[in-house]
Amino acid sequence: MNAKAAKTQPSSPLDKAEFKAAIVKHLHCTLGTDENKANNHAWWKATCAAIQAQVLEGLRKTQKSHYFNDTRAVHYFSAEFLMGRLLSNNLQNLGLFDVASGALKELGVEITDIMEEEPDMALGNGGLGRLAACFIDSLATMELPAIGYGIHYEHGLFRQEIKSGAQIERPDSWRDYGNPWEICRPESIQEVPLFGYVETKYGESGRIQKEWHPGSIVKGIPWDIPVVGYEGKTVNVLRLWQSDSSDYFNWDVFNAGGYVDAQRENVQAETISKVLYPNDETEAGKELRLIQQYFFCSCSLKDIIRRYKRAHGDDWSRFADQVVIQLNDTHPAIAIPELMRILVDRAELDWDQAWGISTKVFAYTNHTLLPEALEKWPARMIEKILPRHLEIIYEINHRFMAEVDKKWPSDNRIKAKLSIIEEGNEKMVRMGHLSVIGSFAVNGVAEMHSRLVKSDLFPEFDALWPGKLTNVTNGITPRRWLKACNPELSKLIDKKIGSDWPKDLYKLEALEKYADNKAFQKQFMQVKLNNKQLLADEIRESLDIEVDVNAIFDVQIKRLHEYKRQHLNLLHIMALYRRLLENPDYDMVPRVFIFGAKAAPGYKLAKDIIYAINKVADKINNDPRVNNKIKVVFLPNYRVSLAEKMIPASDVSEQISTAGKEASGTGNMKLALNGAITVGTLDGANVEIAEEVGDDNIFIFGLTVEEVHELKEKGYKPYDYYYRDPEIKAVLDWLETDYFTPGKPGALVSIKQSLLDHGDQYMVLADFRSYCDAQIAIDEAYRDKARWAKMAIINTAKMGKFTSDRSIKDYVERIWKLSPCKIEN
Ligand code: CJB
Repeated sequence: MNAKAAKTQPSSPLDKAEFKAAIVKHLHCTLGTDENKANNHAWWKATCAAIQAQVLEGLRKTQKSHYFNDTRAVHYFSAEFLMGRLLSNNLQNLGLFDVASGALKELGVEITDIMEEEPDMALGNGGLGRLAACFIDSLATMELPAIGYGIHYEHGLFRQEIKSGAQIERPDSWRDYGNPWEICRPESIQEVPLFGYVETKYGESGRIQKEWHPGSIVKGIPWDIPVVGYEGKTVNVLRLWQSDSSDYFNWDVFNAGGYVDAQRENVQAETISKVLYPNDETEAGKELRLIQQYFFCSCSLKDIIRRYKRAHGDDWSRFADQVVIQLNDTHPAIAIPELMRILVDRAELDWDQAWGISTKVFAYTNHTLLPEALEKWPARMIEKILPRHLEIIYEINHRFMAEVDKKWPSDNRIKAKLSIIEEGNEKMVRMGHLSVIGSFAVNGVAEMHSRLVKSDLFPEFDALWPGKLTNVTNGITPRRWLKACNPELSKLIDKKIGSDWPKDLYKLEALEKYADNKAFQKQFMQVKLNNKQLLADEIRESLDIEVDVNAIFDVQIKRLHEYKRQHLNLLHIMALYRRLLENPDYDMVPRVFIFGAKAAPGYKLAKDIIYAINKVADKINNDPRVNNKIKVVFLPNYRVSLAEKMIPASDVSEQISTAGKEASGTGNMKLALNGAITVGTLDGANVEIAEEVGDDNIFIFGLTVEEVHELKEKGYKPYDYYYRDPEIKAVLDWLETDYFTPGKPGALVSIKQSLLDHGDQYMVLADFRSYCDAQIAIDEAYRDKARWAKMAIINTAKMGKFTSDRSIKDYVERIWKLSPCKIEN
């Protein structure tokens, strides 16, 4: 092939001139505009189209290689994928960022401006959804055959506006002007049955056969989003299902006299994938939510089986060798009875054979111990929507109870405790139990969390099947969470230790030897300062608040939840404010407290806490007596793209959940990787972060899990803290006045009530004093510039363990047993 021909190969990396030509071509031919007329949105779309051409070539080669090598693959089932923006990430992973930015510059366009045009793909609530996004990035980077399966929500997580301090939810319309990354695949549409009834038949051999006559059928349309691995070799897909009405008319139900039922039960097919449920860590129990779960699991399983059959026909004996399915929490647990239904009713395998396959295919990740997040569905609801699945669940449970009886003969208490069915006023199906019973591996997401899963949540399951319950500590992709979001720090690191750290994060340890080096400290902290300046500009633009970049930027970014204790942070801010009012010379390093958080729309107290933060912020920010020593900033509409701006600019990372409540946390890892120092409890992955960075480089405070348990046992009395600690009393009483809400006394009282009258479930008051002490230690540490710089460098240097590549390696070696597949040209 001559040089010219080689250049025209779309898969060879483009140079600047070619990139420029490609952008202009798409401006003309795809968007029908030109260089003079194009606005930033058009430039963004044309740039994406130019990249997508390369990406699709990689995708084609990947799929071909996977097919010809007949690879075993992992299928990551998740109701949420919080992808954020893809332009900068795809460019970084393809190694084309500088080329693209140079090409655009020559066309008179700033890449950073057009990046702002991209709406976030906010198809998730928080940590669980973002983890799925980091995992698929790692899977592609590590050249592992993998596919993400989820829901193509028309509206992702709501857009948050703040009006007079309160959260207002607005619909998110991420696809209103089209999404340049996704491809519709009508050739792979699936049909999903719902409702109806089950007919029992007797076959010739006397075999009982079940036939489900659905009351309605909906269509699942797949949209593929290419997932580009770092260095661009493997391009996997994220396949998201959109629902639509089916052309199918249900003669079965009609003929069986079920016409009226069929009409009544006909869900509006399009509504299934309309919206993401905005509840994080709470189980909503809504019929539509169960339908969403079944809808994407059923489409995905059929898609997997279609692909398997293409290679293996009706021979099921190799299915479990080729297919592993990871259940991201219990949201996709209904896939277990669905696979059983397909194997038993459709493929006509006998039960034991089917169960043997099924329990080699599924593995389940638990992400929380919070009781309100453990999914349970009324048996009646499952019976109505998925009548055959309820029968299968009963059968699984019946056989499981026999196994329990062998281990604990005639122990009805244990049976009731372990049963998939919770008896009571209303029979409930426990999806966690179904997941543990139907999977070959169950993992928690941090050492401490996995220990508690074994000891507190599923101790009997651990006794019954030793070794099944295990740990895989979470991780984050350093491509997005350092290389792409913090280009200045990345370049500094490249210069110092070389540029192979994004694929081998332990390489960052080489920075440790420069932690005391004055010149490097200066460079490292200069980058931080520059990032703080960028965030300060953003804060000015969005809120008209001036913040001093020499102040400590103290950041708490995560969903708003009582267990995450944003109100502990707030009470400390109020205490500082009070100290300043009492003593104008109160000595403290100026601090900017920055929050980002969405509250579930129905979670009243969480919304009250947002309101309180904003009201306290108004007062403090405008009180001249504070002398700019404290600023409080609540940045609205916290999302992935905002996190990418906040994290590089943070000095302090607030990870202050009640010990035992945060399964892992992943924001803690992102912030530490970017040189922020953690103030945190011994909870979730904070414990492992502390182990990595060492006690001198983290501020740990508060009760341990054991102490939390002891105090609960003993009888926790929040009023004791209120009466004993005058500062606690003063700030709580302050909430009752109209000081922060002029003319509206009592507007913030619900927070005080939750902490006193409602028992302070998350022990905010018990940890308050120790938190204040940790904050004083932070203040002292920051005054010593060299000490702080050293701590920050060590935090970055010691984050090797928390790359999602390491998490994926753990899954691969211990659970999935996958091998990488080289992509042939
Ligand atoms: N998590 O984001 C969610 N949603 C849930 O419904 C349950 C848990 C979070 O998952 C993250 C990823 O594993 C964890 O880091 C985090 O601690 C947990 O709250």
